[in-house]
Amino acid sequence: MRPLHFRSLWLSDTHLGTRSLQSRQLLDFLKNTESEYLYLVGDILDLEHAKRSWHWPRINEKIVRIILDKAAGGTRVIYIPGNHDHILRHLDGTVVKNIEIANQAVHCTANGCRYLVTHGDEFDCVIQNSPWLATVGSVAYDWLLIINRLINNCRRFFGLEYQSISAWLKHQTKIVVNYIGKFEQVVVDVVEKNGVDGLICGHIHHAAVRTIGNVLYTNSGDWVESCTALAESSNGTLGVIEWAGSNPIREVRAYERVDDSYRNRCLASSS
Ligand SMILES: [Mn+2]
Repeated sequence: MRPLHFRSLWLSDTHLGTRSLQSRQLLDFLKNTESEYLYLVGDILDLEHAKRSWHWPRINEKIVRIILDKAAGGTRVIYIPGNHDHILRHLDGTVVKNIEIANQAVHCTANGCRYLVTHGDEFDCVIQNSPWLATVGSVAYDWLLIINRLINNCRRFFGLEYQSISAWLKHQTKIVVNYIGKFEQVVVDVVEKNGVDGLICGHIHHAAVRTIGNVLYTNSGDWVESCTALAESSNGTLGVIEWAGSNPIREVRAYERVDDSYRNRCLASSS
């Protein structure tokens, strides 16, 4: 099939180097989409995890290769480091193999809106005033991802498509819901301070396109559980797409849990 074309795509929180990455889905997504801009919005390589262990199967080589090929082939690829690849923040302003590295960027859409693009971990300290809760949360989250992987290995064995167990569980937890709510409120201040129309980030592993007051808040989600990306259509519309399973045309769909999501058909153009 011909790749789906978008003006821009944003991916975040792939956590390459950990076992949690849904690598098949990510490779499939990269193969079947093309765009003028490709933003890698942080926690792409999990260099924090690499200090403890490094998981690098051959499929990861293919993922990296396809991104490098896109960068060499005319896609403007911008890598914005997150907290798991923060070491790359030292490379702010440099270009490595046609990939621009920037700690933040401002993206101008086809219809002239300006959005600040940043990973989003810088908002953590504003939201969380209890460091121990953050630690407990992150250990619990690691376990959740392991359970998610085991269940999905079983599902695949029985020919069932990928389903995020951890995303479902998280939605049942009030703490997480409250956290997401606070996170989104912080966004308004940041946007107003920077004089832009909205914010594009990742970090909280929860894809969204939502209007908060006069501000557009968007989040590209993650590839360790939800397999989501943010996309801009040729006319500047932003929406979340979810990639699950191995049949791209049928499986790319609007993120139904998001209030203001748009149908994927409106986002991808035939060219
Ligand atoms: Mn992060």
